[in-house]
Amino acid sequence: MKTINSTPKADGFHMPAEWDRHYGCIMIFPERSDSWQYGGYAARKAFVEVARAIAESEFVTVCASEAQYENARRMLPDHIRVVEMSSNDAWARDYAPTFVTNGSDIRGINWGFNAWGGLADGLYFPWDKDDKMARKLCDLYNKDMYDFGSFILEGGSIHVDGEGTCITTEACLLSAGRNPNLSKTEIENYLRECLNVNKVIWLKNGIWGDETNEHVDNICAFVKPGEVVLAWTDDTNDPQYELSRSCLEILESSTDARGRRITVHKLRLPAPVTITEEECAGLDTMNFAPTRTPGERLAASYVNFYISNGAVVMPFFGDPADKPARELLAELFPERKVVPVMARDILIGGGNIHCITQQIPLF
Ligand code: KQY
Repeated sequence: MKTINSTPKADGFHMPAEWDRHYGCIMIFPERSDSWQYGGYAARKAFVEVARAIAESEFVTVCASEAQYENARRMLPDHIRVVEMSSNDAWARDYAPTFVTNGSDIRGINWGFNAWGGLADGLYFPWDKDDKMARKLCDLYNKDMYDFGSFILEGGSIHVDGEGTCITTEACLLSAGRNPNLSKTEIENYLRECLNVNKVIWLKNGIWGDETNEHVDNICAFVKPGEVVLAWTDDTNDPQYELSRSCLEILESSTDARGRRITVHKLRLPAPVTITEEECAGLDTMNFAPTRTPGERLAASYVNFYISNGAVVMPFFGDPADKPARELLAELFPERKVVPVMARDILIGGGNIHCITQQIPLF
């Protein structure tokens, strides 16, 4: 594995769309007790369900700490690979490599990771083990790596159509804790060079209260070139309403890299999902402070799904909106099976199925 000192764009590599064929998927076994209630027991069960659904059509690797290795090996079926690798938490989307392809080989990108905002507004300290994972994973897969470690970015803050368009949010990429010394144009240039895109659509916000500074992968996702799903509410009293409405306006007045107008499918949110007293009681404190408060609204959204080779693995919340959300995704992905996973125990950690997975394109 070598580190390459140019850019994907210069070398003819680009980030493919998530629906393109995968070699596999990377996940990380959850265990930190201030992220996952009651020591992560329920979260591990939900992660295993996600891993099993994905492994039906691609090769899944789960990274587990020394402490959790044996447990992971016991809970996961044999056809899922478990490797011992240290991390600070379990967000593969954000700190596993972003892979780029030239059609015959793939390379990884290492972005800088500072726990969603470092000392400004990051979510935990330290984050050094997470930050080292992209390099370790490029080694594991024997893939060369572009090192953009001085540029802070998480995989959940970008979505691409594989045809030259990237969507992101200003709330996240322009946040004070990430790259405060770079202008919006300079940040966009990183996206253009690293993902090899020539159009960046900047949404203003994401999901209300999303602690990642509003990652795009919780609010809007491409479902095919020229088409996206957007998390939506018709409730004008919901603080989410204005955020989604602004996204809709931007998307409907944008064209993509190929000049297509964008079709927006509204993916209606569940009723607000709030954390209970009992769930909060199962979360350890961080620096003597609770990490969540009873009644706090969690950033629940059906947009946070993963597209595997054979399925769309989507979150369910036990809400009446589960069914229409599933039906819409089934209509948009007719050649894939839609597999719902009850995701409350993942959501409590601050993200969902897309956030805990990272695809590896076919090579
Ligand atoms: O990508 C994500 N949604 C991760 C959120 C991490 C939150 C840490 N509690």
